[in-house]
Amino acid sequence: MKGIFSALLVPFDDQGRIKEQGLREVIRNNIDVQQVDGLYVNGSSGENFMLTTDQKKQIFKITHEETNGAIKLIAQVGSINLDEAVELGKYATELGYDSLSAVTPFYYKFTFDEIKNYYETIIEATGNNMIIYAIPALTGVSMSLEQFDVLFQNEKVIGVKYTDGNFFMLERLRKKYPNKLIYSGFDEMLIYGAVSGVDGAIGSTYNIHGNLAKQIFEMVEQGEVARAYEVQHIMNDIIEKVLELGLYQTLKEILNVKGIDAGTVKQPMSPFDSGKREAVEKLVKDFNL
Ligand code: NAY
Repeated sequence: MKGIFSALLVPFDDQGRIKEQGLREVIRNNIDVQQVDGLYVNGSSGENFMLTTDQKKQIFKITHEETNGAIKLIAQVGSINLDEAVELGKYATELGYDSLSAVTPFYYKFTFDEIKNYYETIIEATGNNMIIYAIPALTGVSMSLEQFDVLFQNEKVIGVKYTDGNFFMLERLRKKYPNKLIYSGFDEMLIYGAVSGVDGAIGSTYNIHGNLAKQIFEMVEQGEVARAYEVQHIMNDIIEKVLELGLYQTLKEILNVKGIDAGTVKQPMSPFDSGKREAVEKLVKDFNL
């Protein structure tokens, strides 16, 4: 369960339907070209929170089928509809997903006891392992070290996808929990996670340059931090441009330029502005994506 995981992008048509063949192409690119170690399925990058339960299941199924055991799979099943989270958790577990993950419940100001109960309910109903998905910038849920401590007492909670820039907290978690899996969540900060000793990283941009992320990770492991930093500079030149042009739209457009049918994003996100196509073509060419 270690290494670089792409937070899987999902191609949609302009009616918001999943493009099955395109999804298979995106998955194959991740396995064959980016050579990532695994996929994080139905995360933020999969536009999960805009999908129906059936669409989420369809994505779990197609991904499981296409990967066919070649790489590890984590199913993000979190939802503020706990019944849906349990249903999806059972579905992904039956398919054979290596672990579940669930975003901290958001929107309402849930108490920590409610958050703890949410995780325990999914774990008990599915029997599968759980990776906490902490992304305070999007959920508004910022857990303290003491709260992570409480969640980590459950041995089925095998780790955390830590999408935050608080490296003090990350260092404390690493020291206290050498045996839990910690995944770094911000691609532009990968090197800082790597030197902090994370077990892996999960990110949207690895769909287009997972190979660079793997280099950073391996260089840091070999103590070649200065070289890793050079690669992070390159990765961040790409990410900076992607963020400027629109995150998921541009990641998809990069794949589209390369001949992989990544479709478009789901409404209410607005589609890629075709006036920016040339900028994307230049990015693909300049960075040999
Ligand atoms: C997810 O579930 O798809 C993720 O959270 C992956 C982490 C990404 N966060 C978001 C909100 O997309 O890869 C990051 C992020 O896109 C990247 O660092 C660019 O900021």
